[in-house]
Amino acid sequence: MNNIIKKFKDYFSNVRYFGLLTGAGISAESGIPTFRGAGGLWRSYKCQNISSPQAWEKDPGLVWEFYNYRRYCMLDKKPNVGHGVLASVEEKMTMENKTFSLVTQNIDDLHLDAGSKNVTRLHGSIWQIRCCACKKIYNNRDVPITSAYENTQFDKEATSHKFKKEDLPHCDCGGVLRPHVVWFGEALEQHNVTQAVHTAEKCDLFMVVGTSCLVHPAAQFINMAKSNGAKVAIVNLDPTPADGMADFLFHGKSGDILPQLFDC
Ligand code: BJW
Ligand code: ZN
Repeated sequence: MNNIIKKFKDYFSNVRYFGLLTGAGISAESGIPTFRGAGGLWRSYKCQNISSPQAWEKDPGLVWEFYNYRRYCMLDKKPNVGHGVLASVEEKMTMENKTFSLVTQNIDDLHLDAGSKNVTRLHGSIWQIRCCACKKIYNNRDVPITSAYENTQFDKEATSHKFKKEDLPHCDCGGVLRPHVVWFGEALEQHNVTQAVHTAEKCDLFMVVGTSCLVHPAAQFINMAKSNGAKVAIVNLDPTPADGMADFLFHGKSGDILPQLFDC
């Protein structure tokens, strides 16, 4: 391990454009459950079956119940050591006129809370909601999302409450509001994809932290960076399908490994 850390540090000392892709694993040590693996299910739903336009079409009240629960889980969560290290690295690199570009799949905003600035939120933010009719985006931290959700059990195993249309949050225009996040089968916002592609094409080191590398297009940015000549570093608790691409591979918790890689 010490040898590979030294090799990483030697390489990093000459990096001028540092690109990163993060996922749920970096927030696990803040107490936010990951999607896949232990504790990843909400009731009996896999995330594909509830984070989808089909689920919304069928039962928007249930989908809001899920996001209301997620908002409750995330409301008091704070950035952990891993988020903090990346924010410090960005500050240092910026002072040295180097580039730091962080692309995250997370919707919890903890990178921003930690002080990271150049952050692309590929899958949106849990703290934004969008009108299905006029597309207006609102910043919103209400938990519960409407008074109708006041008496729902936040407990993961609680039985579902059937919500009516009037129970859902509504826009000034009368349209129904939904979470401003990207569900399966939905297109990512083009400006976010453009920034992620730019990062993957221009960086000389692409670091992947806390993601199972199963969801696309996010996982494709790793191949893109590699084929554009960047070295790839992976920091993840479990093996991932992208491990074969890694020039520097670290299996463990991001909160343990990142401080060792960056001495901060
Ligand atoms: C630790 C740790 C610690 C734990 N330290 N590590 C190509 C091939 C195959 C399929 C597709 C493809 N292209 C598109 C698709 C379809 C689909 C897809 O990817 N499907 C796959 C599942 C097969 N993709 C899409 O549908 C995307 N849209 C799209 O492609 O649109 C095309 C289009 C174009 C034009 C018009 C219309 C459509 C959209 C994907 C959106 C994903 N959305 C979600 C929900 C967001 C909102 C919400 O949070 O509710 O995003 S799903 C969920 O997965 C969430 C996450 O961001 C995402 C990734 O999860 P992540 O972060 O990797 O978490 P986990 O739990 O999987 O892994 C955590 C890891 O951390 C684990 O490995 C642990 O070991 C590790 N860990 N503790 C370090 N302490
Ligand atoms: Zn509206």
